[in-house]
Amino acid sequence: MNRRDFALSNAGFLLQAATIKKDLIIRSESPADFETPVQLLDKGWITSNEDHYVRSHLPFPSVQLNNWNLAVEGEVNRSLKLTMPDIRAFNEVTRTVTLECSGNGRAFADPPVPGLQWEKGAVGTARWTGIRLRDVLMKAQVKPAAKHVILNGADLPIRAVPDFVRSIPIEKAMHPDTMLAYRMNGDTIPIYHGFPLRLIVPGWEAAASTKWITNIRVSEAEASGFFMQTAYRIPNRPVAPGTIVDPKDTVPYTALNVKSIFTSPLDGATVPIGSSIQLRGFAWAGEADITRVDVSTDAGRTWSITVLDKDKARYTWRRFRYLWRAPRAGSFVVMSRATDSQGRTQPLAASWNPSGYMYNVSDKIQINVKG
Ligand SMILES: Nc1nc2c(c(=O)[nH]1)N[C@H]1C(S)=C(S)[C@@H](COP(=O)(O)O)O[C@H]1N2
Ligand SMILES: [Mo]
Repeated sequence: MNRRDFALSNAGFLLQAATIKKDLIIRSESPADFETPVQLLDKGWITSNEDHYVRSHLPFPSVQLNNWNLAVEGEVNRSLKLTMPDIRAFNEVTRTVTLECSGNGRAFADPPVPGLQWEKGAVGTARWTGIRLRDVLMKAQVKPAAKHVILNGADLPIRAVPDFVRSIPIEKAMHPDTMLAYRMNGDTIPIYHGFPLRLIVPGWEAAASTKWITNIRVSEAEASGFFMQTAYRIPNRPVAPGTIVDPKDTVPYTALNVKSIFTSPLDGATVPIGSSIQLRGFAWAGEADITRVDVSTDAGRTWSITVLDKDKARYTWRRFRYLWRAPRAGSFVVMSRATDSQGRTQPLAASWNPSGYMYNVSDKIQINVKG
């Protein structure tokens, strides 16, 4: 057996299940919800498999590759049952994609909202390898009535949590960049991230990217059920903080907002007076490109443009850097503000929503300069 076949075997699977994400912040032990501390994101443009955040609503499924398959059914002329060798026979593609959970930043909601209290690190960037969802749908011959593609993973509902079933519109499903991935950063996709196969919907909030995928149903209608009709929806107009919003007055959250975070220095850091400090972090904008990032070292009174690193790809974050000479003793409020190719700019104040989704207020850290 070569290394790759081993990794795809059940023994390889068991080894993977033992991978420990020891440096992440545990928001929930089971199901596994782990946040990446910003100092780990700071390590580079690509987030390693060990460092990438994890969001799961349900316990991991136990997948046996020898009887695993992917079913494609519904509004198609030819229903399919694909094995892993069938999947690998399609053209292979690799894309670098920034995934962000829609609840990233929920901890900053005021008034607070229920849900996992993610701060800044439910976001990461990885290189995903697999096949185009489009190629699979073409093989199944989608009928003209098809409007949505409903995706289900092998994770099963438990008493308190319904099955994780979601859908994406047919246009996004047929987009050449939407993929079914079996490798993450060159390795077999870890169980945490959807082994043996997951959807990657580039530019969209990451709940669209179904893990452990086993069933694709082409449909005239959106998925029914909690995770499509209640969760991951935002009010269709701005609401006052604390408002209870009826699901019928909401729309699904799809493409990510424009956003930036500092990854260095850390909030509350102390630096010597006169020293040169590199302020740096990442900015991303879903389906749009980052065009500039500005920083302020005086609580937003004045702004300076930062330098963006050359590393970039469609749907990925850009790293920004700015060299700051700590001018005098005192405590400084340092802020970042990203702008994108759709002309969107980060707000300076939050628009509250009941689930704490899409938080994208200008990031802010405090830096203490010691004389
Ligand atoms: N089958 C399944 N897919 C899923 C989920 C899940 O609970 N079950 N969680 C979603 C959510 S909310 C997010 S943010 C991403 C997280 O992907 P990651 O754990 O690889 O970072 O997976 C998505 N795909
Ligand atoms: Mo999420």
